[in-house]
Amino acid sequence: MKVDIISIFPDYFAPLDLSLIGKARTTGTLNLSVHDLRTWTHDVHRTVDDSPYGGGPGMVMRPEPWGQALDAVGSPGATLVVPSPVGKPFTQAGAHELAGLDHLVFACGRYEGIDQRVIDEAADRMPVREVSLGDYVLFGGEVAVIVILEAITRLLPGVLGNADSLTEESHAAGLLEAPVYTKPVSWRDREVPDVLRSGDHGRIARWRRDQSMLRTLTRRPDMWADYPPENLDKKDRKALLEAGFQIPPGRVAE
Ligand code: JEK
Repeated sequence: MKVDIISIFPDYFAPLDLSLIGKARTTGTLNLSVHDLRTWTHDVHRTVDDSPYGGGPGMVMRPEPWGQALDAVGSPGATLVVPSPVGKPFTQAGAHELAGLDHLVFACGRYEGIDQRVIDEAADRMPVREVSLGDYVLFGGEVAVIVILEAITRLLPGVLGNADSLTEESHAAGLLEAPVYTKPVSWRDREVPDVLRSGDHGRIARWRRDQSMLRTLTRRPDMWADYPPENLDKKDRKALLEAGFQIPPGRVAE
């Protein structure tokens, strides 16, 4: 996959030399280039921003450098990804979609964002996705691009060592995962749950399923509300009742 990142802070992307993203780059799985937006300025001050039409606080990124930058790094098959506090939520499904594309261009805004005409004009020529990481406000798109790129890169063929880890993820989809433990069996007077050392794979699966349901119910009521009732069987219902949760009629398949 080819990836181009355009930013006024190219140094933000130094961590992309490290760890599994760095490895994906050296092996050729990920062909990543970072570009300084100021390359496409022509005044002595290398200006990229100006005051907003209509008034208001802060500055807005001027369209001309962005237009030239996108002309220079774009390709016929490229998709433009623009992190924005008003974008559509970036999800694991979105990561899978982007991971299937050949060329991604990331546009990192700063200040109050990029002149909207840049996004609108690009959308006449290529697919454009304005995405948000969540409902909080960052200084700019750089950190969001690192997050998005990390989510995508681990889905690229050959990046994850354990070929099973991705298939297991899709099975678990819809519920949070159970807690995990490793050695030592006792640490600071805290023990690994006996069931995980029992060797009884049926009991272990049951315990993990119960933990998943209880975690989801208490931490992510939004996910629990979306979980298909037909995916909950009689044993699931029993476990939830024993844990003290009232399940509204129809929430659980009989
Ligand atoms: C890209 C610039 C900073 C800060 C104006 C917006 C309501 C008014 C832009 N999940 C995410 N949060 N933030 C971003 C993100 C932030 C960015 C840019 C992404 C480019 N900024 C900025 C304030 C405002 N406010 C919120 C009040 C606009 C992001 C992602 N992805």
